[in-house]
Amino acid sequence: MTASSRAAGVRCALMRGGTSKGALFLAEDLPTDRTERDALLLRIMGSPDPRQIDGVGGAHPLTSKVGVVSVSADPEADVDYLFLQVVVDEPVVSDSQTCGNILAAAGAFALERGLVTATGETSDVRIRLVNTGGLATLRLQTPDGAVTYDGDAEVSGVPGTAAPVSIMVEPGSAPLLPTGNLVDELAGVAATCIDNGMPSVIVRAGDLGVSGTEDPADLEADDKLVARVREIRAAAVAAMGLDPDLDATTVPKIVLVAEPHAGGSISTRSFIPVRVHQAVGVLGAASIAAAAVLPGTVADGLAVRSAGDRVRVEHPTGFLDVEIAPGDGPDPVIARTAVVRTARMLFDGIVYPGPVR
Ligand code: NQM
Repeated sequence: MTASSRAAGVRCALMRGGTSKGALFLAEDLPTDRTERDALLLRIMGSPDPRQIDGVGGAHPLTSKVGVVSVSADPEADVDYLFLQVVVDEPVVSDSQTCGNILAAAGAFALERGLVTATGETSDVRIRLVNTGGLATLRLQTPDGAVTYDGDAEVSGVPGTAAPVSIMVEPGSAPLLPTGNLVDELAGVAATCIDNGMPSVIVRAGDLGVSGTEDPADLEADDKLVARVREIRAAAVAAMGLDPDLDATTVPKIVLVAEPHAGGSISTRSFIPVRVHQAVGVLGAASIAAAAVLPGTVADGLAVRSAGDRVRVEHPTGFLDVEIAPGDGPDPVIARTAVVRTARMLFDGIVYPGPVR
């Protein structure tokens, strides 16, 4: 006799990565067939219920994320990290983007599961971003041969402090300027389409009749603005060569930028792409920072450059600093992008998917 009739469980860690939260799995613990895998993840996260009440998703895109990690066959990487966005209220699992916040958790997860071994006080984990083909090197704190989450790094939007996770990102194969232009006119508005890790469309908030400092909820409630953002997105997918099915993809992000108002370099509000981010994505910020440092973009003239390579991206709950260095040559390229995040193991165990519905 069995103790209960629940479905077979799956080994899973629930982790915070930066300002996001997600379920982390070893690839070997999930079905290899994509359709089966996605159906299982929908049941685990509780989608497509808007409250995800029967799953472990947090009913917001920032807390409905999945990372799948495995040992890499690529000699340049220790592990592969596949990111999957589980859409909250649609039966959709999208691999159209990666996620730099959950990336911060993926490094610690690789150490926790023994896919990589700590090498000293700090350990570097080289991660292949499967979604984009990019590569990132994470430096994690590993005193006593194990990853620690305790430390004094602060991340805006996360209470308290935690161990720093330094992330150095190398570009993927996607061109920095997917349309080949610094500025395009999309649905009647000037926009910079840029991809320094996250396909993004940068638009001046003032051009859409808002200040760019509003609360996310106020922007989401502005029906006229939301309709304009969708029009811009529709024009952008065509111009950037992205999946035209706006309901099945989570890119590009539409970012409203304005002059800084809190001592940073640039103020931002990001549609990701339907809900408005409570903070800013990591690679989203890397892409915004790239637009801020390249002359001739729509951010040129709004962004205030601080000393050195730092661009301080203001967002609804604080700021995110990006260390960014453009290349030396005449072409607009980014030579180096780095950020600091924190991560934490929240729960490690067995997750039980809801019934097939
Ligand atoms: O841009 C949200 C997040 C993200 C993505 C989103 C991210 C990134 O904050 O690297 O981290 O833009 O969908 O988790």
